[in-house]
Amino acid sequence: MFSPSLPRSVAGAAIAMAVTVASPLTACAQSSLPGGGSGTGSLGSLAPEQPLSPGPEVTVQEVSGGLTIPWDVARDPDGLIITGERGSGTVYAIRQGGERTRVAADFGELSNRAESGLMGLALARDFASSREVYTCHSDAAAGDNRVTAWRAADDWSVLESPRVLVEGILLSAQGLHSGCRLLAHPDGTLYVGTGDAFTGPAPQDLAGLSGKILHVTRTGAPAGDTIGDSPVLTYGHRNVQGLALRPDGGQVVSAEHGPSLDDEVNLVIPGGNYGWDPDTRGRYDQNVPMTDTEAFPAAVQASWSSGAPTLAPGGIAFLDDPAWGEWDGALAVAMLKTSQIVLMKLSADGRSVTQTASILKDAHGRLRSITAEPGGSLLVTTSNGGGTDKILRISPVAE
Ligand SMILES: [Ca+2]
Repeated sequence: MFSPSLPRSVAGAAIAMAVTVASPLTACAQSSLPGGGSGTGSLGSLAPEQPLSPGPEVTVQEVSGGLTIPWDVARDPDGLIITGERGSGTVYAIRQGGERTRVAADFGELSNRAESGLMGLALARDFASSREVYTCHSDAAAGDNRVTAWRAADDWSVLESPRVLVEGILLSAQGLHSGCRLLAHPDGTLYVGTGDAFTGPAPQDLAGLSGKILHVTRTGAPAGDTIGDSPVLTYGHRNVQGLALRPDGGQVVSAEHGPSLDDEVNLVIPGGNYGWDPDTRGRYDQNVPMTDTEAFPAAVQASWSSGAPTLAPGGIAFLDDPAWGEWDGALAVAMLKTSQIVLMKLSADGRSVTQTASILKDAHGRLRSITAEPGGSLLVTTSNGGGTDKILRISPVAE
């Protein structure tokens, strides 16, 4: 387990220091094409007055309904679908055919104010043999956000044998900007996207875990490419809501919310500073650039920036099936405020976006999470609240 207050690991420090010397990179590529943008939002705005081109034709199947803010969704190797409600902390297993059963999980006292509660949920890539499940939730007793590994019972009746992997991710009193997206990598490590918890110094504070992307092993120890002896992989983030692994290339990509402008999609580069610093003389000041290249000349430029206004990205996933036609391999970004999935073609180096399009625009309200399934379909959760939310399966209509 990693806790910010734990003694430092000498072995971990030696490995990570060697990497840190070589790793901070400066992005220079910026898309000037539609959908691209600068760190200041002056280019490529995707304002509603300029609606995106419609994307490929899709079919929509309702997998499950009657939910309230299902924050994340995963699929096990047998095709069973797992989700968790943010506010109640209830975990569900949904079988083929739609039968939904409750999965018992003891989160203790869940904090569920505003943007906190049960959030990220992921299955280990070796789930078929390990039965390992990861969650990120807000713990009221400890007053933090934390990542836990569990073992799922063979019949999905219970998550048992919890192990806390990471604790001490800041939880604001109002529950704002909690992150907390998980990506289970095929190499067995876990990426964790966190929020700044509305705390000014957090994103640039390398001693803390908030406003960061963390990278840990399945024991919670820092993975080999992090900064110093901490689990911090990248810093200077506002509120990371999406993480995805690009097929074939191995690039990890993230998405985060801007304040009133400049949502970002970023290529994750170990050691990178992503340029968010809302600390103004001890006050949380959101009137600063999402990527402040004046204060941080080496800051990593966004691969895509919304400009103004924001679209509010949630989860992200890559399309990975020839049935998507020219959009096969594109990044799909679930949008909350603007109620759509935005497809983005990334350049080969992941540093820019060359084309965008929209699917499901205004069809199902706010969209929270997006997870790719074998066979090319996407599992998407809505985020409208009040027991009206659904899990949808979005499939391409083959050309
Ligand atoms: Ca940034």
